[in-house]
Amino acid sequence: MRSNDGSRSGGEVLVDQLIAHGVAHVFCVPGESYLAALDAFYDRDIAVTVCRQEGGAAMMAEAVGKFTGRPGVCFTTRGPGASNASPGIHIARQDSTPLIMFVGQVPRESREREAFQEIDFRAVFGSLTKWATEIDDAARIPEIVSRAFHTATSGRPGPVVVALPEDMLTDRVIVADAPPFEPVETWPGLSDIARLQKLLWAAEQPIMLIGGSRWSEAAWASIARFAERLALPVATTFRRGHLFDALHPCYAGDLGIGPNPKLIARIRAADLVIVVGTRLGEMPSQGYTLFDIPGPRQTFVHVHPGAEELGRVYRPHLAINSAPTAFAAALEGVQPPNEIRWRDGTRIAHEDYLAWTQTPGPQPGAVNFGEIMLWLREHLPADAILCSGAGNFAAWIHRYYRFRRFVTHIGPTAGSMGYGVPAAVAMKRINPQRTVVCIAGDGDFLMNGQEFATAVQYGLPFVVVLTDNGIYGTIRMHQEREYPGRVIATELKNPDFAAYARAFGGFGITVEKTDDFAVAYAAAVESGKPAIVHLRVDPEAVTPTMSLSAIREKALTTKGA
Ligand SMILES: Cc1ncc(C[n+]2csc(CCOP(=O)(O)OP(=O)(O)O)c2C)c(N)n1
Ligand SMILES: [Mg+2]
Repeated sequence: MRSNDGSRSGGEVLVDQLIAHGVAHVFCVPGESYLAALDAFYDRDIAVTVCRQEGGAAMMAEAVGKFTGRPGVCFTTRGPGASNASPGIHIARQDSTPLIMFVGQVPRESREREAFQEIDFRAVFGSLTKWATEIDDAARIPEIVSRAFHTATSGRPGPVVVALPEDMLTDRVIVADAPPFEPVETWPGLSDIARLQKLLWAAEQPIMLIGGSRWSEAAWASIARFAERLALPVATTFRRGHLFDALHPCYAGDLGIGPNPKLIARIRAADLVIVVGTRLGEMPSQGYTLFDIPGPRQTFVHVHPGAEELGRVYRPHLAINSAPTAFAAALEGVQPPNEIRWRDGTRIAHEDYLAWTQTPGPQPGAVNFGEIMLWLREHLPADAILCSGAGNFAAWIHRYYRFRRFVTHIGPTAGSMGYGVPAAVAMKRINPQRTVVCIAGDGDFLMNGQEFATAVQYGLPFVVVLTDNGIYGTIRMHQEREYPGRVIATELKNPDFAAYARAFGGFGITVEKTDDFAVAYAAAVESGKPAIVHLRVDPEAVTPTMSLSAIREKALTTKGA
């Protein structure tokens, strides 16, 4: 609160900046190092979610950044808190998500003495963030926080870390609030769009690959309209399936892990590849094998909001420095050629996608996770939000779930385990009316399972569908491939996950047979509590197509052991 002289503490100025920039939620684990900022939240209108571990808090903020396109915000304390948060910062970096982490820091006078819990934030977070800084003077809070919002969202979005010396937060200053930030749009030039149209008119078999961040509901609709007008096949990159309606007649499938071989063949055969929004990292390039480096054989168009990503690995024929939001809007000006030569190919691409994802095959064991994914696809509302972390269980989401709406999948393209539960907490907290489902593995869940307590504390009824196969399945799969039969450090002795849910004050139920899932899921929803539906999955069912033993046998045969 302002005192009579109009002064505010650094903590108050800071929280008022968050309000000015439109922040509605922050996620934190408290620390004595930023008590003055915490106190400022006491009588201000921002929802504070207190978490159980900073990794959870940072992932919640990252999920908010993914969902809204505006910086998610978290608060952590000094060395132990900030370093616990690092996986969330790393995800924001790799996934190009706007995020701001404020960190309580030792008082200014103690800096550089390695005071209690002191770390050098610029050195530790320098390579993970777009900007790591410290506020020395409370009067400069409006300036620096405004820059943090602009930096996190502009160009290629990413994380920003701002350290807050404890004594700076209690200083009293008279200073004006910053005006609200506006994310800076990055537009394609008129000549870019003209050149793109020319390339399209000359093409025989074009394909568009979409991913990355800086999309919006409007861009989602524009890209679908553009694809429809030009009958252009569109594939989505790893964990960005929600960027295109899976039942749109132009949808060609998911270019992630374990993609449809027909999709790969189609991309290889294309004469024009238009990549929109995504970095050309390991996933979209299928381990840097899909296109020649540095000069792709196909005519190659790369559209990205970060200029430094254009030409980073692949030298595009046409590089367009634009955010997907602006690019999708500009596409309204592209005219189709007189004759669309690839129309039949697009129809076949979509048929191939439907066939590839239609029905799961049989699986070892009594619980067929493919059948359960099919049930979810048929019974969840189209706007349900699926949150997931990393592990082989996610292969069934990518293969069988059909995302129909914008931002209905919140998952780490960075492949970080433990993301699903915090993401689900954040999604349910900011979208209380939406159905939220977390899909987790047993290993994955326990990396941030403690945030189930946060879900109970805030009364956030989402369902965790937890696939318990008693192994770190992904690593075991690779282990059997590379070192068949030599099992080490991939087996897990698990708790009773249904009892875990109940012990936290949630609802828990164990499913032993596929057919029991529907009733168990209904009971979980009916409970009105955060819930875990614990699936006992046979470890043999490690991929949608190949069992663990088959992988081992194949390795033994090919290695001649
Ligand atoms: C934070 C983190 N640590 C380790 C890994 C390496 N890793 C990838 S998948 C995986 C196992 C996942 O196990 P689980 O969640 O049980 O899923 P499953 O593969 O069994 O379906 C591991 C250890 C990772 N991706 N992220
Ligand atoms: Mg597992």
